[in-house]
Amino acid sequence: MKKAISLGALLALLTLPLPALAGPIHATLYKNPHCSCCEEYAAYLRQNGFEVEVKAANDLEEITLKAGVPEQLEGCHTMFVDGYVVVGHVAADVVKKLLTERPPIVGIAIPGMPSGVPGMGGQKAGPVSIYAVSKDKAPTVYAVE
Ligand SMILES: [Cu+2]
Repeated sequence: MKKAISLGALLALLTLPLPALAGPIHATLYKNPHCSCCEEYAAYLRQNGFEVEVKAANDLEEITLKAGVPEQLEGCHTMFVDGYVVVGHVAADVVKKLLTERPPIVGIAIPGMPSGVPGMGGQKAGPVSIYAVSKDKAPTVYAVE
């Protein structure tokens, strides 16, 4: 990921109304109590401008289903952020894109725990799809990381 911010991007940040990105982004992350990669993911988000409250949940599957995410898209953690649900190890940039674009969807998800994504060790086997979760529609690809 690019660490330096270009002058153009900085000016865009200063001149565009982006309330979601103005301060720390508050998020609540429910995690499988037996999983440690969720903590790694929360730490990664904190380094990228998020304020994350982590809650261990024995009923994670129920929470996720109730949030409108189908079983096949479940991961080891489910995060609630600014009206959206984010499941799995989604890159901070993609979460910010979601909060900026604000599409009419329930949220976004990376099912399972693919290696090489933020908070997970190892090498990526290939591009990882991030799915858009909608109420009555089949999941579509929202972004690829
Ligand atoms: Cu995990």
